[in-house]
This record gives sequence, structure tokens and C-alpha cells, in this order.
Amino acid sequence: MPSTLQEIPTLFAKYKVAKNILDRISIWNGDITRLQIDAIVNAANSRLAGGGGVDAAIHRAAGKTELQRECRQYDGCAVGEAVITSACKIEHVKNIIHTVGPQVYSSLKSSDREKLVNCYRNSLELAKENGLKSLAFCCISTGVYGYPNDDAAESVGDFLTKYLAENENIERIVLVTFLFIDYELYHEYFANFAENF
Ligand code: AR6
Repeated sequence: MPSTLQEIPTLFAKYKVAKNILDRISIWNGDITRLQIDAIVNAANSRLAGGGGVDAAIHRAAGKTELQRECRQYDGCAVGEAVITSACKIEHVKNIIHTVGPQVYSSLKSSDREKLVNCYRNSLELAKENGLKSLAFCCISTGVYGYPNDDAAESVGDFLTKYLAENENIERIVLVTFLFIDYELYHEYFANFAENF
């Protein structure tokens, strides 16, 4: 239905809010260690001991020995929490934020969703405390930890769009996908967001 002239200022204000959010989010398919950005967010394990997947790629790029030494300053990291280290040998990144996502064994529980969102929230809060303005997130928990890709894209999208609307300190978030399914899911989410905002 066409809008009336009286509705235009309201629609324009809404459009500006949506544009401000979408201008600060991008989706990129590739290796997270290749990005030039303030911080990359690692999907770690609670011992911060290094592992497979993106954790292995980040440890390899940063230098295993150096990054392990930095991780040992912490007594591990609980699920949903986040800790920060330098980026060691990755020169185009200032810091690595390590967060631990929930492991989903059979059916997804609402507490898993809460923990996943906490990974993003606590990483962003840590970025704020450290004056970091741009962050790249891998698709936390959706690999070995078995979190369903579609629910992750929706929950993360819902959280980040709200967070960016309320936090101007973050200038850029890159959602790094590695599998095409995650790229498609995010793409669908943000296309919907733009259409229905
Ligand atoms: N760049 C970006 N994303 C990547 C890369 C990369 N180089 N490599 C893999 N991914 P996962 P989780 C994607 O399994 O599910 C580790 O052993 C991958 O395709 O790395 O949180 C830790 O030590 C997927 O989309 O993390 C933990 O024990 C996403 O990264 C456990 O795995 C996350 O997959 C954590 O499991």
C-alpha cells in the first residue's frame, strides 16, 4: 500500500536507522586470518588449548607457541565468556578475542542460544574496553560444536542489529563465513531485515 505524505518523515527516520546498522555489517566468505581489522574472534575451547577448525587456523597464523603463551595467562574461558590476547604474528590485526561457544549435542535448548549470543556480546564488550572499533566474527559453534547453522544466523543477526543500533563505538563487524550455507543464511537474514525494518 502506498504511504501517505504524512508518513514520509517516520519512514525516512526508520530508513536512516536501518541504513546506519547495515552500513556497519558485512558478510565475507574466506579465511578470517587474512582480514585487516582491529580484532578477529576465535571459536576456542574452554581450556584455550588450541584445537581444530578456525582455532587451528588462527593459532597457525599467529604462531602456536606465542599464542599459547598468551592464552596461559588466563585460567581458561567459560562458555559464553571471552578473553583477549595480542595477535602475535598476525601483523594486520591488533588483537585476537577468544570466546567459547556452546556445544549442542542433540536438540537445541534456549540456554544454548543464550550462550551463543553471550559470546558475541562479551566479545563486543571486550572490544569496547580495549578501544577496538572493528571486529571479524567466525561462525562460532556451528562447526565441531554442532550448533544449527540456521538458528545461529538468525540469533546472531537479531542480536547484532540491536547491539549496533545501541552502540555507536563499533564501526564495523565482518561476519566471516567459511561454508557457503552460512553465507547464504546471513544474506537471507539481512535482506529480510532491510525489507521489514
Ligand atoms: N576462517 C573462518 N572460518 C573458519 C575457518 C577459517 N580459517 N576455518 C573454519 N572456519 P569450528 P566451533 C569455520 O569447528 O564449532 C576447535 O577445535 C567453520 O567452517 O572451528 O565453535 C576449538 O578448539 C565453522 O563455520 O568451531 C573447539 O574445541 C566455524 O568456523 C571447537 O573447535 C566454526 O567452526 C569449537 O567448535
